[in-house]
Amino acid sequence: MSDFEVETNMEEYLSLGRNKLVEMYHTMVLIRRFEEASAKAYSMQKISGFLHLYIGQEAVAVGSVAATREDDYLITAYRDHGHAIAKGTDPKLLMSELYGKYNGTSKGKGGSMHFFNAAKNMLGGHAIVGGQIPLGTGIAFKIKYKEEDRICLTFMGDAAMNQGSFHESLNLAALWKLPVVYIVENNMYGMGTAVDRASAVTELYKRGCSYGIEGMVADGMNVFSVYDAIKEAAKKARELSLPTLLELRTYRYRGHSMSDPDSIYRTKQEVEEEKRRDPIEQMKKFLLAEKIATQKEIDGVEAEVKKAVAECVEFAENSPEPPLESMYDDIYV
Ligand SMILES: Cc1ncc(C[n+]2csc(CCOP(=O)(O)OP(=O)(O)O)c2C)c(N)n1
Ligand SMILES: [Mg+2]
Repeated sequence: MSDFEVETNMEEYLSLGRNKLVEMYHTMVLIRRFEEASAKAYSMQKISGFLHLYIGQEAVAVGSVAATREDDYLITAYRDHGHAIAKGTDPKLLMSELYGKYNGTSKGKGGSMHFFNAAKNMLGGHAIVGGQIPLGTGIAFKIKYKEEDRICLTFMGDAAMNQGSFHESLNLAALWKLPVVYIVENNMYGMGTAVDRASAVTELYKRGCSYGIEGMVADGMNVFSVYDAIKEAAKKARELSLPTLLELRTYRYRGHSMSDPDSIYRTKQEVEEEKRRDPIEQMKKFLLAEKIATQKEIDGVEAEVKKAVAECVEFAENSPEPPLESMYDDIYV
């Protein structure tokens, strides 16, 4: 799967227009460089708490957001940097959040695992595995109850499907016909446990069948495969108010979190092999082959992103710490 070939819907991708296609590429590069910078800051102890990197999975968030509307909701787990950026959150405010600064998206109290941007309909960032699945289902219930023309993209990891909350949610979503798309980012591992050691059925998209929920599977390393699959599932959610279980096969290049050495449960060769499907490289090839962008423009994106990320770091470094008086603000007890 190292060579990128778009077999379907070429006309539709091209009809997205040059600006949109370059913007999608730009966002994937931004997510990756943002995370590389955050890993560096983490190793310098500028960022504390947990940090789960999305590197390798960028096509999932970018393709999903490109195929839906701005007012559609999105909710995900703790590996949330890509989703927040794809939903249009200012990366400076996100870097500040990682640094625990007062101008961060959650005033520095949420950190990496709790990126939120309600104004852009990005409703987290949730640290409890599977915790966001009933919440996403509830959002879809609210959409239906209020007769809104929107849907909810509910993301989860492969391991989250083994939580009871997954099954309770899918049952109700099917029973009540809710406008939700459940998206499993199958990156092949839950921490250090491979999917085939944790799930009796490894074709994860099939696991909705006991609730009568249609399953779909697509290549999560290819932004256009993601785009196509989400488009179809979103249409079904919006027009028929029916849920879908969509498995996107992807891969994380880094360890589970910054504290995971990842040498015990997988080999270096496996990681290198997966990198040959790199989502950014695939889209770059497409843009060049279709003459949508020149090499100079591609280099320009890289330079622009490099500058923007350096500005994020500088912004976060120079931002104020939360004042001591704010310690008990926004506490839910
Ligand atoms: C309820 C609960 N149990 C256990 C954990 C510890 N934990 C954090 S991440 C994780 C693995 C989740 O893997 P997956 O859902 O595949 O997502 P990925 O990290 O691969 O994106 C576990 C077990 C947790 N955060 N919450
Ligand atoms: Mg996983």
